Amino acid sequence: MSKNIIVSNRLPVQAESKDGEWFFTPTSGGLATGLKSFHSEGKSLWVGWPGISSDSLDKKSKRQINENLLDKQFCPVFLNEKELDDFYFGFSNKCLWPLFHYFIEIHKFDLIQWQSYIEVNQKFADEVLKVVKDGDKVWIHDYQLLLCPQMVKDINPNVTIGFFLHIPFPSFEIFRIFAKREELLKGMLGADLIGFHTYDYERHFLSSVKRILNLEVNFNIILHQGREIVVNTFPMGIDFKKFEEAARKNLRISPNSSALKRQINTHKLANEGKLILSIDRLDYTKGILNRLLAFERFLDTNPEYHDKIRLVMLAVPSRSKVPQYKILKRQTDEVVGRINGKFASVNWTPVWYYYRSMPFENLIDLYVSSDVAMITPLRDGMNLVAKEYLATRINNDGVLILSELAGASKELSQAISVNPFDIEQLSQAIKTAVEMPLKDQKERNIILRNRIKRYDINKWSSNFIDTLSETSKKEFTSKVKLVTPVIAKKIVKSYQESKKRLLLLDYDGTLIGFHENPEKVVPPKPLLDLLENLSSHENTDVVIMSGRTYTFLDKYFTGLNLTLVAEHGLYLKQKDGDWHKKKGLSNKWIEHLLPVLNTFTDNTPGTFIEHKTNSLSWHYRKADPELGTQRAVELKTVLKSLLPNDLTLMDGNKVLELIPSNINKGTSALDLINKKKYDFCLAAGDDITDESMFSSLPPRSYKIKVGKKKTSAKHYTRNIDQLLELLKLMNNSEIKKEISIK
Ligand code: GDG
Repeated sequence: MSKNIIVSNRLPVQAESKDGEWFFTPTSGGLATGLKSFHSEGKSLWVGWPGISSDSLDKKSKRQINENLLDKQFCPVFLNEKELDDFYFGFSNKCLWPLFHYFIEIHKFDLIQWQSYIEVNQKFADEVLKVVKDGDKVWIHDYQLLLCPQMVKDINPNVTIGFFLHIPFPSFEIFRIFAKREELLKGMLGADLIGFHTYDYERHFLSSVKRILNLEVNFNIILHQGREIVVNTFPMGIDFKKFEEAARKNLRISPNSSALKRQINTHKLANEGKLILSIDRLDYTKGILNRLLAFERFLDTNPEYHDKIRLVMLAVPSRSKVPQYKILKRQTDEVVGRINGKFASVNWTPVWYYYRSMPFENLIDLYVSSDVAMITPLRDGMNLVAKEYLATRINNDGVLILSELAGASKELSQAISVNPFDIEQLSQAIKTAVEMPLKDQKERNIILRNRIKRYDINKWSSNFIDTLSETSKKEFTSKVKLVTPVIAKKIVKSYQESKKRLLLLDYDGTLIGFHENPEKVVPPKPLLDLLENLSSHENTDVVIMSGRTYTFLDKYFTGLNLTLVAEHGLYLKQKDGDWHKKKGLSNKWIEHLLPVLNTFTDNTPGTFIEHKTNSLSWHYRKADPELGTQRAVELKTVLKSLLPNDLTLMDGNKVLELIPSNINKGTSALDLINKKKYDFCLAAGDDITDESMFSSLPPRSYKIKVGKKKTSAKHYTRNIDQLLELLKLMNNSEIKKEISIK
């Protein structure tokens, strides 16, 4: 039976030893809380760091930890002190975390830490590769492991990989300043499904993929290395039932059941006081200082609330080795001290500040007793605390003040929405919240609670895993089949056994990759040798079917014993003949349509027109990808209304081409096929202009698309290299045959 493998930086438990025995205590934090229930339900293995430096562990301890954890289906990745410093505290939390949360002035890139990030990601990938079996699904999490998907895919391309980012993906203008931006994106693209909390993050990611990697993106699907990578939004939910039940139980038991509850109730009963709750890890992204300043402003401007209101602030210690967190701790202590010093009376301390983590039961005490929850991060991927607070409001009372910069705000639109940078607005929101009529509170909370009840953690994880399964199924059921080693063998065998063979090969995107300036790229020697060798096989015709000019083809391919087709079929040169141009073509249309193309070129920076003998091409690969695509759609509409019958508009890879209708690779291929009785035909091409070639081939031919795209071909290779491998196999098979005959 297949299993799911969860991979995250930390396991949801912390290993600790006492008197020679190992204990494993649960950790808090969004990812751990969220995935714990998914892990405990299904058949899954969880790969991650067990929370202790391996420097302090001898062989025996490691073995004991391993055994203990394996019982719980956890699989530890051991990290030493240096790795933790460089990979975790360093690169992940001094570089990626601030950058992805828009704190560019804090973010620091360090080459040594980057090296460590690569090595540790490889460590995780190796651990996954040890335990993964065919049919398993691997679900990799978060910003610490952005390179891991590609590292797993590189070694085992048959594994289905999902990746989920728990923090925001920043806009392109922020992401572009990151030194290793290509590497990070390519690392993520090893996954088959990439998930984000909100559509904004998805949009930002796709924009970076288009602009930085120049990849083709159709809606939410990225074409990369012959794979279709799906990108989608999965807003993470919480274990609603668990929080609701805990709240129900909490309200049933005595108000004095815990010291914390006793304290809270004394305040509430004595003053008919209101309680405002603030819970976060102590992190500069969470807006803790602004929240305190807003509370101070509220007390300054609303003296009638003195003695009657209290901010209970739970700040959970986090990454305290990173200097920025130490600074924040000091600042928080100072501001809390200042506010309490300024307003406190004998019976009243305005801010109750806890710098520690609390047991789950106490967390529930806080949730159920608070009249208002103030969740105002400066940036937050989602924020689960906001959802947990709502889940505990079983009587539908209570008010949520929520930052519009938390991912959760996209779903929780009935909360009081605030800009966390606007202290005045935050202070106003406190007043609105504490004075909100119960009826209003209930109306809002019924809608909010319904949403988070329906889309809970189970829905979230099953939605992600189901989408991942569909993605992998699509690969198996697709009509266009990947050229696997078995299929390659079959093609080679058929090549060997046939008597008259024809190979029709497109050039750009099929035999050679795309370049900024294609005109300047010389075909590499190994490619020319391979083509020459193939064409030297007995009874074998090798044809280059290109959209390039005949001067280009002439310059590099004459003398290799190849047949050459240039400008999509306008020019033909048989292997032992001269160039011939198709007759009877008028160029009159160029005068009419060129001004239209010129206007679009002027209005779209980066686009240019290529003039060929009988055709015009409008290239937009160097334009801004979004603007280019939009203008291409507009230009297509204009051209279609002006197009004469004998002219065809072809929509190629970032190029629109106007070509006389009787000129296409299909008619040229047909002319060639009809000349001789071929019993083996193979055509390979990568874009729309090659489709007519595929359609004109006899039924038993091999039609191969380079890259997995919409096509009438029967097979595809993931990339150019895979096609070249196949051609090399065909070449070698002939050499072997010659040797065995001799
Ligand atoms: C990251 C993203 C995204 C907190 N204090 C205690 C405690 N917690 C639990 C809460 C909640 C979790 O920790 C915190 O989750 P958040 O979502 O609020 O924040 P991050 O840790 O920053 O999480 C975030 C999340 O990943 C999921 O994708 O939402 O945007 O930054 O569940 O209840 N639990 C206990 N004691 C505490 O003192 N027991």
